[in-house]
Amino acid sequence: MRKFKYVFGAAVILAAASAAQAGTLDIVKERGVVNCGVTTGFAGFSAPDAKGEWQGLDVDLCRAVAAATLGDASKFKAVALNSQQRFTALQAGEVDLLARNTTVTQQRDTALGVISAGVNFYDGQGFLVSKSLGVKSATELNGASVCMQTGTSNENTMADWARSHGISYKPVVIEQFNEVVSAFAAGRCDVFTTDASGLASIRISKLTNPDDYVVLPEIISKEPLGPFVRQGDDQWLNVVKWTLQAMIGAEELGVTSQNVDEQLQSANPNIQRLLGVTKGAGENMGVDEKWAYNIIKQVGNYGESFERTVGQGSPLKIQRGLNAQWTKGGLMYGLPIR
Ligand SMILES: N[C@@H](CCC(=O)N[C@@H](CS)C(=O)NCC(=O)O)C(=O)O
Repeated sequence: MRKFKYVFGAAVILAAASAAQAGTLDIVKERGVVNCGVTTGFAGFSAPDAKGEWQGLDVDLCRAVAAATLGDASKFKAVALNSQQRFTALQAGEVDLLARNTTVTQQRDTALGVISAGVNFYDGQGFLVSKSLGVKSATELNGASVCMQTGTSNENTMADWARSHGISYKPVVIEQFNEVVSAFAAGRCDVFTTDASGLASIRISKLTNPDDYVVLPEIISKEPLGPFVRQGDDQWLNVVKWTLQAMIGAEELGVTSQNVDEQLQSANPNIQRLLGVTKGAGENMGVDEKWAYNIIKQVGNYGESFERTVGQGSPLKIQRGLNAQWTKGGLMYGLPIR
């Protein structure tokens, strides 16, 4: 009897533990909405448009996860988080994922209870200055005041770089994004340092006369940016990870939002698996077999998303560079869906 009690008790504890850890995928399906942590407004990556609808490369990832899990790219809620708030919000379950120019680092992956689900933009940290400063290279920045945002990897990277280059500087670190930008525009600091994509975005969308500013040639770090999820939920990690991989892989396979219906007839086994014509990938992940079809049809492949949001079809006009497909000299290499 006593033994039975123990076994029964253990079973109850296990059941309670697994209920307490109800998977994010089940929660999302029940809720009918993906809660996606984005920035407070950073043009090209995550910012509301004139109609108040969130747009951008990172927002496309939110939309893609909604398409994969709920069959409808519009079923996501953008939760605006500044740099400082983002990890706490993810840890606390306020969002299901972060899709918000977040650099993958060993420390973030191992010490914060969060984990990277891939890279959707390979970047590096750079410097933005007013042309009136007359500086052509970062090596001339000795004694400069440098604006940065609290809670970014940019703070430490700046400190490391300055120390190793024998440069002294005065940090001006501010928590709210718009306030750092205003401080820079008002001349309260000589330099703005963050990811080069951020600098391009700030220059075009936040400064009154973009031509009065220049991004210096030096890139001082690797900033692989991508989505993050909470640790301990491998099923959800897989959903987010493979959503991104499906977008990257679709570009390589030439499957676009325009031709995806014709591609359903493709004889290519990789396309058949991607689009759920050959079944299995969806079931393994706990989503509909049309998960990737829905992503591509409603959001597009990675290249379409890139060009529309930050590339040639956007005001930012960022070149593909490192973010080109591996077949075209870049680092985007879709993992095999098989
Ligand atoms: N990639 C860096 C920087 C990312 C970051 O948060 N950048 C700032 C400055 S561009 C930003 O996105 N701010 C927008 C906000 O706080 O809403 C990191 O992961 O720490």
